[in-house]
Amino acid sequence: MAHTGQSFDAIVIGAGFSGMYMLKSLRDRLGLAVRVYEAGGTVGGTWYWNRYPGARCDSDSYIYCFTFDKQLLQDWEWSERYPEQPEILRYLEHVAKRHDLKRDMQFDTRVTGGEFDEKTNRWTVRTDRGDEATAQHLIAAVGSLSDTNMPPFKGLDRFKGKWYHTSRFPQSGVDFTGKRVGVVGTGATAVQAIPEIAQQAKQLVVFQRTANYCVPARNGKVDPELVRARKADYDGVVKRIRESFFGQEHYFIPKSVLATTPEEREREFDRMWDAGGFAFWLANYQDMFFDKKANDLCADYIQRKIRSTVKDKVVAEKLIPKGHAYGTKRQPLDTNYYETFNKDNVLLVDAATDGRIDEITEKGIRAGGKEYPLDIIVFATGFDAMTGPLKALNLKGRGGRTLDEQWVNGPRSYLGVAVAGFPNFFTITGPQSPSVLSNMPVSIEQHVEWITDCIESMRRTGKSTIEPTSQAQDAWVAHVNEVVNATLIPTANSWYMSANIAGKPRAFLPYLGPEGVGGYRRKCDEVAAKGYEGFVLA
Ligand code: NA7
Repeated sequence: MAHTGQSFDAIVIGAGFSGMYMLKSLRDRLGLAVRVYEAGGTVGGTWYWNRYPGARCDSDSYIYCFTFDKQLLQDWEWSERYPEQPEILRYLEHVAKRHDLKRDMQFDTRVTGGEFDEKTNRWTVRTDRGDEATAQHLIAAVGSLSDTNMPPFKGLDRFKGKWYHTSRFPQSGVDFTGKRVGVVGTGATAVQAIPEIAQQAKQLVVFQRTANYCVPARNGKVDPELVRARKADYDGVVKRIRESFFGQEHYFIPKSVLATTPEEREREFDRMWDAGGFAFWLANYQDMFFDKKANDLCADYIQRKIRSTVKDKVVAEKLIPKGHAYGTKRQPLDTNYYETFNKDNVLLVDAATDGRIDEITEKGIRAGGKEYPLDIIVFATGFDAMTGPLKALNLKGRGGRTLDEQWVNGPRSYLGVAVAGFPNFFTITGPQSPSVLSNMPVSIEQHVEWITDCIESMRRTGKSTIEPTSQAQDAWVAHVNEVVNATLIPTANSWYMSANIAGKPRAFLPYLGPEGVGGYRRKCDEVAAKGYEGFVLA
């Protein structure tokens, strides 16, 4: 039943990691009346929707969790280094139950619009269920990668088989046994899904637009001694990840790779490769992201690994990235990805050498003029990252202005947490915050705690609105771009640069602070300590 005329202190949109903790924090710490609207059928966000085979977290489980609940850090036992989607969803359900979150959440409800009323200083929010409610504070906890990118492939409506997007996978799963399956895309998602699908499918055809540098995840059981040691030192772990660069226990080698001998760097590369996970990406030589010559040395190591793993030389060359520097696109972690291309039932169709996808036909996919017959197509084509989910909310700030209008040349925010002209509106891990360049729960907890402190301070001092000044916002946007422009990241056509979607204005979406998430946290705390410098409080 639709509810109209309801009034809350705060409305939170989304019930993933962010929305869950935002509710907990505002309700149980500040005593506010909060309503959470969530499009999915339960909590989970990313982990509710992304149910494709092989879906799992790429951060180590001991740090991919809430740290606000210290007892739960001790009690919860993760089964593996990187838990699979069902296990993360179980964890989030457990947290929801433990903290009685669901009583303030409305599921199967998508927010379709909202506007700020300049007379009452409140937001009105509407949903696809016909609800209409008002609140002083509106918090977008919509995730950074939640707006599905389904490219408009010609002919898809004709296809007689079944097709799925990885981020909207059926809850009942898909049986690939004995089927001819096509996977479109070779990003982090596809790299997880391809080896799993290849084990079931009669034939798998992978359509690659851009090859990626993949490094081994090295998933598995974690040594019980290490689990015990981490639990005994959780306060230390939390402190370290909060102060770290990427919200992980990874630290760059404080040396130029160009100053090493071939033997020395080979030893280091081997060590990181064997450790698996993000070590090779985030704990490599410090100049890897800045200097193409340094980067080439790291890339060369992975290229050699690809050549020694993939038996067919022609296929190996297709799998070696050509047009971008290592690490400038999101690092996919793989389990038998390259090995999968040694299987007889797996075929790689590379856009550069075999031809781009021309169209979808009744029977399958035509690429480079050749038709590949398929029973099932899996689109692993990613997301309209970061700005997509926020624009989709159809919010109107002061003067009825939309985020579409404000962001016509790319996102503009202050600290990635607020937008000029949108009073009392906060974005958790929004554009131009560290977000996707960090271990998400670390950045989520930081934003939630900062927003809660901010709202508490407003209530204590009797303020009814807060919004960034356009000067503070301009300065932040300039800073975000200046920092990233010193790196190699803008040279790649990545989703970080908004380049995965035709027509999306090219702009760097997250924030890569010179001192990482630790420095960013200090900056946010400093802003608060100076009476919310850069914001107008009225
Ligand atoms: P990604 O990383 O955006 O990967 C999407 C893949 O789909 C990538 O290989 C794209 O090629 C490909 N793609 C996208 N559009 C097309 C079209 N029109 N034709 C052919 N191929 C296309 O999304 P993921 O879901 O893998 O990962 C997203 C994030 O989720 C990941 O980074 C983690 O943070 C979690 P491209 O490289 O753009 O040429």
